[in-house]
Amino acid sequence: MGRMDLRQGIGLRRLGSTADDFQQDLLSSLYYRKGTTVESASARDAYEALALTVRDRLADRRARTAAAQFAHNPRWVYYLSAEYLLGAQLEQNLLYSGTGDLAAQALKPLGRSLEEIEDLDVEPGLGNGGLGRLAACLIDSMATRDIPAVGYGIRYDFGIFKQSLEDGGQAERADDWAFHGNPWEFPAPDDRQTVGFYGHTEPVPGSPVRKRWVPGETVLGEPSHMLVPGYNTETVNIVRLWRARGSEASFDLSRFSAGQYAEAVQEAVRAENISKVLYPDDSTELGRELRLKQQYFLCSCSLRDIIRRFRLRNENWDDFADKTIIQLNDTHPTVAIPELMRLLVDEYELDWDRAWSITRRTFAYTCHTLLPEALETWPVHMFERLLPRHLEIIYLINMHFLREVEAHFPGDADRIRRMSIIGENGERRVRMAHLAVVGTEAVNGVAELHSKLLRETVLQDFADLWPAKFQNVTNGISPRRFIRLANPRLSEVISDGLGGDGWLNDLDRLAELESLADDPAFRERWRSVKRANKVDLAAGDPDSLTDVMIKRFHEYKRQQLKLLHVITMYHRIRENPNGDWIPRTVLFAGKAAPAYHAAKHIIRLINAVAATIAADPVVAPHLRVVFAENYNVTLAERIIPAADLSEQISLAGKEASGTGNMKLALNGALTIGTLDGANIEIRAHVGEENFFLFGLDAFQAAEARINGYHPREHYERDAELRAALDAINAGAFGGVGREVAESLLGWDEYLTLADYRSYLDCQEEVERAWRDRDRWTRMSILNTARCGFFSADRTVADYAARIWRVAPVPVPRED
Ligand code: 7GP
Repeated sequence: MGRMDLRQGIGLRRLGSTADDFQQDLLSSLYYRKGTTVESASARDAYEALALTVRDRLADRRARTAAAQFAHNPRWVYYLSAEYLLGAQLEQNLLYSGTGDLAAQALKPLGRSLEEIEDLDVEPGLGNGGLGRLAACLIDSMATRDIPAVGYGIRYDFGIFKQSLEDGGQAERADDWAFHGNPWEFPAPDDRQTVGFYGHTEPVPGSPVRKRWVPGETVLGEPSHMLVPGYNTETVNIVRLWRARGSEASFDLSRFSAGQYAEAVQEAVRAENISKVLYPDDSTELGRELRLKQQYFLCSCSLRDIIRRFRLRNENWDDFADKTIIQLNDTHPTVAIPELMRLLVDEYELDWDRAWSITRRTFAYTCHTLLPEALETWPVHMFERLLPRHLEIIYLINMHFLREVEAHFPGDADRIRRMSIIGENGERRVRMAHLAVVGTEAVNGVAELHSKLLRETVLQDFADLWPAKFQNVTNGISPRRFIRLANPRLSEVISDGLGGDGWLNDLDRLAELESLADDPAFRERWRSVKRANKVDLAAGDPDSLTDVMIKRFHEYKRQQLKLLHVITMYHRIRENPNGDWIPRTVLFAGKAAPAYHAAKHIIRLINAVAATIAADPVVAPHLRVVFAENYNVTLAERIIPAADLSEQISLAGKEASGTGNMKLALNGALTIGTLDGANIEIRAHVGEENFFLFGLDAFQAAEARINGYHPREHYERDAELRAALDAINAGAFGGVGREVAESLLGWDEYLTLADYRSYLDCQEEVERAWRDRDRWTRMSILNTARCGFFSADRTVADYAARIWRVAPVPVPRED
């Protein structure tokens, strides 16, 4: 179908592109869709009318995209993720639709500024951290690269909790992000699905494999979608989010009439609880049944939708994998593998081997962690109760799989035990990572080191069996959001330097900045941008070294190491108040999982140290510690452009990749970091002379553990370290932080004390570089110039070529 047919066939008026057209459309949105007038419109009315007007422009492109993509009948990429941290939508969509200036103009008659309106745009916090933000960056880049794709996720009523500080500790509040509605989404109730849980299975007469599952409970999944525009291209893809609902029959009128109000709605409430809240936890297995329910809900709804879409254009199941690649964002959606088997075998009546061959070719799996406690497993008894048919299918998959292992490694019973999808040590559990490796065509880690460690440690047995299955795809970030939108000043300098903004779709072009690194006028501009960004952030003296550590709180990331450095600086300044100290602002931001007490103790100690320093007239002029509350995408976009120094100090071998490290380097912050995750690749790109390296490498860290690590030895040996820990224990910070000191001195799981001295020495190198303004600026420019590799556009191109094997389907421009 040609795109003109779409609209002309029904005589739809074209949306104009002049300021006048935009103005008219905004006013009609206000009048007809918000039901108000210019005179009585509230700021929120104006916001919603503007959002709808911008959305219309993208919806237009969406219609043409869908027509072009379906006509092409390509292999679609379906990205399955329990989390999306999309960030605020208005500013992005203004940029991607090229209507920013028109919008500012059009708001004037309403007496509103664009800035005021943008403040009403709430970010949907449907994720915890790196994994969720990566999902958002990848779908942005898929659209930008014209790849036919749909992101599937859950529309949680409550996103990641809102963090505030109470008495210096983290307090959590629910995030009712869509309280005022969400103008960016399109509900699609006709595409709803029915999802079963519990119940039992029955044999199907005449078939040894097929079963009939009789669920004990059913809920509805209702989708809505948000538009995912590509930048500087016509493509607009979608992210489709499922919300759970009770059926029409779930309201019990007779109970209600009898005054049993709570009982009358209890079934509906139970159903809706499935998409009620994002699990605010990205590191420990906290799940329990509701979490498994969420996972199955996402997978079941999405797979049926994928199959529906497949059948619109195709008939033969043998084409399914050629038209479908489903990327599993970590193990959370892994139950999609037995679910597809169930649909193919039980519902569509394919035989097992044919279904398995299709299934295996349909899925690919990305792993995002190395922490053993973050590898999901579910008790067999819970699976059996909630998803009885799926457990039977997993047993069958496992049986076939273990036969394959036995054929490769005859008599190696230990290997079979290690590799089995069912773990038998103690309570029997389903190992989701094993299922994900067995049921997919490709498995990838998210940075070179991570992929190597996956192959050599956690998944070594699987890599022995299927070496070709294992790949690396280094993460990347959206240059539109994290440079252009977050840092408009720097974007302008870059565009001036490169003669245009083509770099936003082709980040390797940043390399052309290298020649400007020695141009004094360019350096001066570069510095003044950073300074202006610091003034905007208003976290401290804009001339101080702005040292930022922004990420989830986790012991492996080692905010406690940064804190020991801060305490040592505090001691040094007190001892020598007239020293030539470099003023520093140390900025922390990040959330801790609500049940993660050790991480919360660290937050508390940071704030206690901050208060002690602020109250000390000798130290305060030189050193300031700030904790910025409620770190989210929006706040990241404010902090990153103002950073001078990026703290990437995890224990080597623990951070799978990191993506904040990329965002900061691209915005001209210099990195102080360990040889961990993508730090290694950042250092290789920017040059070792432009990166502050310290600490043990992954091999040495593993060795230290094996040889028996004694944190106390470091304490005894190092007077400054001893002073820092003693100060905590002596109550120098209001008596706060003894738990932190105790864990560091007791076992120090992440070798913080082992890296302390090397870290402090390295910070002195940082200060030497900072004293030489020109040297620092040059290093900063080179960091930006050499980080083009870390564009998510490159990441997506890698996935497309090596894992998905898909090609772009460009959408014709409107003439
Ligand atoms: C994170 C990793 O910790 C981080 O290193 C990586 O950059 C990011 O994923 C994107 O790949 N992992 C998570 O956020 C997470 O929830 C649990 O992992 C499996």
